[in-house]
Amino acid sequence: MRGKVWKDTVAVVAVIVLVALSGCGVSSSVAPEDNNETDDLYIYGENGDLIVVGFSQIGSESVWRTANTESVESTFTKENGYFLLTDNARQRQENQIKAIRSYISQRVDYIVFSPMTEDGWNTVLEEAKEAGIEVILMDRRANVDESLYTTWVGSDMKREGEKAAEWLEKDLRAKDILYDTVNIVILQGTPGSSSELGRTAGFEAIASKYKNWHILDRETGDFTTAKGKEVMRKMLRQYPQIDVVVSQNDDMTFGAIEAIEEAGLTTGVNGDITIISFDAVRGALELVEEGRINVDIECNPNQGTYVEEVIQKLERGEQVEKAYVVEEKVFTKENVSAYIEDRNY
Ligand code: GYE
Repeated sequence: MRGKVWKDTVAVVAVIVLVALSGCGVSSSVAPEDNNETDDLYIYGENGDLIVVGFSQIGSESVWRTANTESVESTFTKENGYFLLTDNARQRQENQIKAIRSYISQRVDYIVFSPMTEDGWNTVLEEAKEAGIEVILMDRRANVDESLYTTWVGSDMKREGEKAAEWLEKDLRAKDILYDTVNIVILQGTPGSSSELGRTAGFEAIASKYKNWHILDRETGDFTTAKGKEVMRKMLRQYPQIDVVVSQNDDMTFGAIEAIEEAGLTTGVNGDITIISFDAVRGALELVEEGRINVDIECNPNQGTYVEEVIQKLERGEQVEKAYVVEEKVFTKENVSAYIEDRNY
């Protein structure tokens, strides 16, 4: 197999480097600090039979993201046969591109990454293709030709947005106010990310069927609690009557609830403002149970094992699908209790 052959070659090169260094009187057990390439030769030389995966993560903006990183790190371990290189891009696409380029130059076997935004990946993925490295997209999608990546593993974000609107339809119908005026604001995630684009499009496709549903505003809270709170506070000052907040992740929801309560209003099942959230992390499910969040549309961050299954298939030379969609639920006060205990993120 391509990767294995290469690693064997590197093992030989690494030995040669070691011999050369010791010949020059340089300690052979310590690789030079600022020379990544040499560093990596040492790494691969020691781990010639491991599958090398370069992972570029977007950042650590949310509880979901931390769980997602953890799912990759706990899956691609040496015990499982992998050598994992990771990079946290701290919310900058250029950092992700830099990390991917470094994985290409290190000739890893697989590049796994969650594209921060959908656009802007053509050049770097062309480079990966040219180098013959398999690229697996995880979580968010990239707006590129399908030939530039092997597969994508993640959630159907548009469907998540639709589920949010379907729940609202059902809730309003049950209260017999489906055709009354409903004032809605949307706290959006990172602009141009698939999660923001999909959840907005899915929700709005259904909302547009109702002339009485008014989307007063949509603004980004960057998927963070601090920004979610700031934006919510501003919207509360701007709009005297908000009936529904659609918050595209739980972290922003936490901030929004704080802002609403500080303004002397209540949220949730018997509250002044209906809260629709996404992700379903444990802290949010507890608020669903308390009735302070009405509904939480699950987004499953445990994608490491799915990605690993794909890699195992590729290693066996099997065909893989172009997309794998993970399973997700919808949580309300009625069903949430059974799931809280097992939620480890
Ligand atoms: O909802 C949010 C995170 O792309 C699905 O990114 C992911 C989103 C998730 O930061 O919490």
